[in-house]
Amino acid sequence: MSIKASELILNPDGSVYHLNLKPENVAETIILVGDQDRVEKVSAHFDTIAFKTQKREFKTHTGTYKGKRISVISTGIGPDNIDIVINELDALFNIDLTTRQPKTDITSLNFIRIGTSGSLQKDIPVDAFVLSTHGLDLNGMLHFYQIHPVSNPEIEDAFIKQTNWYANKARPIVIKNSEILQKKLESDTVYKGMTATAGGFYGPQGRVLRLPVQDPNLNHIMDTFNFDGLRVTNLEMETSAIYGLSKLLGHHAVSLNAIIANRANGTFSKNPGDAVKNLIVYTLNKIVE
Ligand code: R1P
Repeated sequence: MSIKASELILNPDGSVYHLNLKPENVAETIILVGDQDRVEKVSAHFDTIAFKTQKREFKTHTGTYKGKRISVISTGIGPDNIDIVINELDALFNIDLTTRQPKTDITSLNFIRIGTSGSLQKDIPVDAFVLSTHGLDLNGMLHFYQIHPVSNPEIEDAFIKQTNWYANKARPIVIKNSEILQKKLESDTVYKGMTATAGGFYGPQGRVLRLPVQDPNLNHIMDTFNFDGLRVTNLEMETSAIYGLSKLLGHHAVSLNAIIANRANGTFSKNPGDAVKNLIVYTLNKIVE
């Protein structure tokens, strides 16, 4: 059955609606960054840039790094944008855009997030890097999909029990990264743990400005969670959504974050730009190692 024009929207030139991309514009290894200005900071290291486009917050540069074809794409902020980015990128490879039929041979993509994040643990300092072994979805976007085959109920139940996660919120979902990509991207200098993904920056991450939050202890109940040594290392807004959709669609994903704030001791990096720059160089070199 072909997918209707209202469901998979294409621009007049045949590119996918939000990303403005055609299949030939994108590499199978894709670096995802939140900030659109971070795209140049990654592609500045490329040997050559063969393709550039932008629509709204979704900016793409495709080129080569040490001979390997790589795309870098900005997602903007939040899990809602990840829904758009992962689905449209998957469509470019795994749906025939002319016949509008899903393909039978699936191309498996590699998604590597280079993000920024706040640490929840005192011992993970600002300017450190965290590789997410798991995404802890606290925002609910993934509940619109049949997520059960890729979720981890044992860890989720332990989280609900240990944290008294309140019942008027969506059930947390835990998704594992791609072990293959973890092996490629990890090193002794990179912290590992579960990354919590919130659907907002202030209340949903326990920040109080003028509005009281439902649970002032939100971050503290997360930083004390422990499942066989697995703890919640950091909090940001994209990782669990990337992990969930990638796993459901048959792609590989790993998320790396530069820690620019430590929420446990209230500190902020003196030079977040350098932390991100160092993570970019680290990641690019690991990809081609
Ligand atoms: C919030 O300031 C944004 O920064 C973090 C959060 O996940 C959120 O997207 O990541 P990026 O720097 O990759 O956007």
